Amino acid sequence: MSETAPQAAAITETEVETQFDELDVDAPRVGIIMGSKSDMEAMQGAHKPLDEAGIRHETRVMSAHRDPDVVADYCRNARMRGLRVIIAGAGLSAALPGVAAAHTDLPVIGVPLSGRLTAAGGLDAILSVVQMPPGVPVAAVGLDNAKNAGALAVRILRA
Ligand code: RP5
Repeated sequence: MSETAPQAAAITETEVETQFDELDVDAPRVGIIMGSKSDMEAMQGAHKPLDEAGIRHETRVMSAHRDPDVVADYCRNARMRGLRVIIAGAGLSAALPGVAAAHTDLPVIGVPLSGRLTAAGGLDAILSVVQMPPGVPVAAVGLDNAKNAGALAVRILRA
């Protein structure tokens, strides 16, 4: 009795580990989120560095102001789903990166975006992304520079 029971337990454990390994392989590592569909073109700049590094990513549109519950749920579940970095792009008051950082302990890279309604050529979004309170960090890249956000995510994942 004592010879067979431990062996059966070991096989079960291995099977579970294998299933987790398979989940890990398929899970996106970087979540790219943005406040509006109108941000999509600018945010596609993040894809190239990630694709060149072979890092899986996913893209979602969610507004910190229009869909606050969606943003909170996405960011709270991000680590459990296998994400390791969140890239968040937004224009105008650009709350999305900061709100994302409030709901996850993953690194958040903010991309301030310009657009037709922007004030002072994008300075509104730059200040919103950069001026986070102590203890809730957001790494900011340059205006409309989603490519650098992708490149920074690659460096974070390789660190
Ligand atoms: C922000 O307002 C979005 O990130 C976008 O950059 C800007 C304009 O949004 P739409 O009016 O195009 O939805 O929340």
